[in-house]
Amino acid sequence: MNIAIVCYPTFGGSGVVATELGVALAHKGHQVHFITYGQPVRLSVFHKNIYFHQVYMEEYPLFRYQPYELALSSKMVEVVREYRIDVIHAHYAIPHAYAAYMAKQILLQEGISVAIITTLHGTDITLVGNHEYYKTAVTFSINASDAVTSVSESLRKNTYDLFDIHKDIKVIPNFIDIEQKKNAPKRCQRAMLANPDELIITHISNFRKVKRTPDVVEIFYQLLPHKKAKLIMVGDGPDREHTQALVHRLGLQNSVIFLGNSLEIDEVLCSSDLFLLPSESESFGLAALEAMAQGVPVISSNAGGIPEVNKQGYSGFLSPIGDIEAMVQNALVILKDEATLSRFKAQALQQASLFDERKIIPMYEQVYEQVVSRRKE
Ligand code: GMT
Repeated sequence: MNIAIVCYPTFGGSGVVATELGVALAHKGHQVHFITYGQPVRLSVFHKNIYFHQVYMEEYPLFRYQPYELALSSKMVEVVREYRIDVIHAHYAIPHAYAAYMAKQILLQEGISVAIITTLHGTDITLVGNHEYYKTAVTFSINASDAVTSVSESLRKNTYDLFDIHKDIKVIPNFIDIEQKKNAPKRCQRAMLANPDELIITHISNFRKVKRTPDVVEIFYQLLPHKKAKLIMVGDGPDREHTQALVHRLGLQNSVIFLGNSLEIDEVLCSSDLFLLPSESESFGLAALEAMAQGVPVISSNAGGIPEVNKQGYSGFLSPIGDIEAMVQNALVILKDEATLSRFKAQALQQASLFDERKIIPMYEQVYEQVVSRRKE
């Protein structure tokens, strides 16, 4: 099948999932065309069956805001025409699903039919999409898609609660290539990150408000009297500066390392003993799954779709949002002794294997086949 994937090329979860999906589909023999404004960060250059089409924009003084949707729709039309695309798969509703709908209408005028699948990722529904400025267009483009998927049950429910949707939304969870994680040569950087007698605790996010990065620092601060440890903070975003300021206020500057955005998260995770994700909103929590796939137990909030990923008392523990006390106590249960930690590490890996891409990718392929066969009827 010829599939166009429209996504954000950045470190955010939706772009990562879209990229990993495209790579997995290409390995299975599909032709995959990424359409976005930059090379997706997780897309390495050499891949059979993968093409990348950049959406270019030009500044024009009349525009206060550049019309990205127009350039994106035009690029989709061009790629569909040239490569006989069967399916446009839009990841993150705004503005991708809307731009895909416009491309579809333009192509219909030329007698070309293409199916649109929209995958909802989280903030496109719970935060940004729900804003009154966007809601009408987001509702329209979800309803106008040929198929809609969401990355968790929780997000599916939120979508029905917040928008007037009369389409069936199929839940297809995020995934991980467990075999690749198991078999890839381990390049753990433990000695670079901590002293031999220290545990390594990790957090990865885009440092937006919903991630509650100050909670991460507070949890670590309250753990320190009980356990020798280093905290590794991976990622970048608006809250990084004041989270760093909190680290200084608490006198933790020698115990907390801010790595910024990184492509080497597996190298950090494979040295880690615990992962912290105290988010106030999270449709799935891909970072937690990536940690579990490296055998790292997770201390998280119980927000949104996290309970569908992190299993209470097995792969880690969940607590109410902001309950730092409970998160510290739960962390101490996992870190109690070496035997307990090893058990939780093995269980985290076991839980992650439920999300192996070999189980999940066929679910997307099935949706593609359904919409394409419907189109031919
Ligand atoms: O977490 C973010 O803010 C980034 C965001 C995105 O769209 O890139 O992530 C969302 O999609 C991920 C992949 O499906 C999910 O794992 C994240 O839970 C979700 N984030 C939120 O719902 C806040």
